[in-house]
Amino acid sequence: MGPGVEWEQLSSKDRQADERQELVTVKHEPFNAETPPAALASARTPTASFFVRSNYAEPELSRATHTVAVEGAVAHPFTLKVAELARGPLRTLPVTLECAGNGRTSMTPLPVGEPWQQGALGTAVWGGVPLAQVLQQAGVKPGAVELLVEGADGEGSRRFARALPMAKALHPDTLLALEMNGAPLTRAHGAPVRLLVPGWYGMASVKWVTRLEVLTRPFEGYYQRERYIYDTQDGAPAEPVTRMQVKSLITSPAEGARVAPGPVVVQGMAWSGERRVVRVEVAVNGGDSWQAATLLETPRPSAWVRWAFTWEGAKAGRHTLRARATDEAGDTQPERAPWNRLGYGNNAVQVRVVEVG
Ligand SMILES: Nc1nc2c(c(=O)[nH]1)N[C@H]1C(S)=C(S)[C@@H](COP(=O)(O)O)O[C@H]1N2
Ligand SMILES: [Mo]
Repeated sequence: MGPGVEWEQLSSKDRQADERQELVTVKHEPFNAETPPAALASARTPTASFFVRSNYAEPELSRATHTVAVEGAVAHPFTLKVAELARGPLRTLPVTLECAGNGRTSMTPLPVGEPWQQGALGTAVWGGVPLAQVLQQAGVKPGAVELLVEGADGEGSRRFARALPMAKALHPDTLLALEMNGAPLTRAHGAPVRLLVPGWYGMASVKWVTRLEVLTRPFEGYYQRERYIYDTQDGAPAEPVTRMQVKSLITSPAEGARVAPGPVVVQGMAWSGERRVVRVEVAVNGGDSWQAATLLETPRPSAWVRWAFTWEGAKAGRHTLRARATDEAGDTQPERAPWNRLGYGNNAVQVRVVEVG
């Protein structure tokens, strides 16, 4: 944005170009892009650097007039005015969002799908109204099993739509989000209203919400049954992709960085959907010698925790660093994630190559 030019004065096309500048583009149409590695080093990912994953062109909805239909197995179906929702107090939560396809390019054999490296990931502070509050107003009828959440985007008659088990829909942290990092949602991230499902891979957090329908039978839609499933092709029925698996990331030193000999501070992030991370370990060079890193803040469920490790006496030459997180349920990152046809949930330990000298 040039000096003296106000955001509000930009055309929507220029706004979009401006928003896209800070991202690593994966696909232009529809726009898909990664968080740049440097932005993953801050505790909260700036909105302009936060990855974007959209299956279709981004709809442009009016903040002032957009409504959400609340219907299905409810006593009082109604139409929710988003502008009214925005007037009430908002619940704010730091939540890590990771695309289920993040890290797909490191799977062997290479699965089909968007070629994500490790940047389909970010953590923002989200502000919204608990979905439970809206459902309470509608009065969920007995026999409800899932909540269908439909987006405004799609092609032909197919919308981006996903269903959430009723228990997760009613969780107090599941939000109809209106804000990201203290500002109204941007168009790329689902303005004016998106679902935010803490702890689950990103596909559950439906953007540009237009309709909520309480279902008495499980949803069979394309994005429920054909995508976002772990299809291991070993004859076992495919399992739905749900919570984010335990994972960690080294943010410093950066890939290919040259650092001075002596003590080197290694830093990164670790997260596990719906659970707290309890331990992060670092291994210098190959083998099985893992040393404890320090967690830099109190871990909370569904948001990453920063960690640090001092690598004493790093000697000149090329070295590798690995980080491995463990969560409160005892799950630890594997060296190699189970392969699946669509390449989801790759939480394998990553190798960072650094030059000392
Ligand atoms: N309506 C709609 N919602 C959507 C998607 C989409 O294509 N359409 N993509 C999902 C996927 S796969 C991910 S990973 C997250 C990404 O959210 P972000 O673009 O705000 O980072 O949005 C989810 N919500
Ligand atoms: Mo995703």
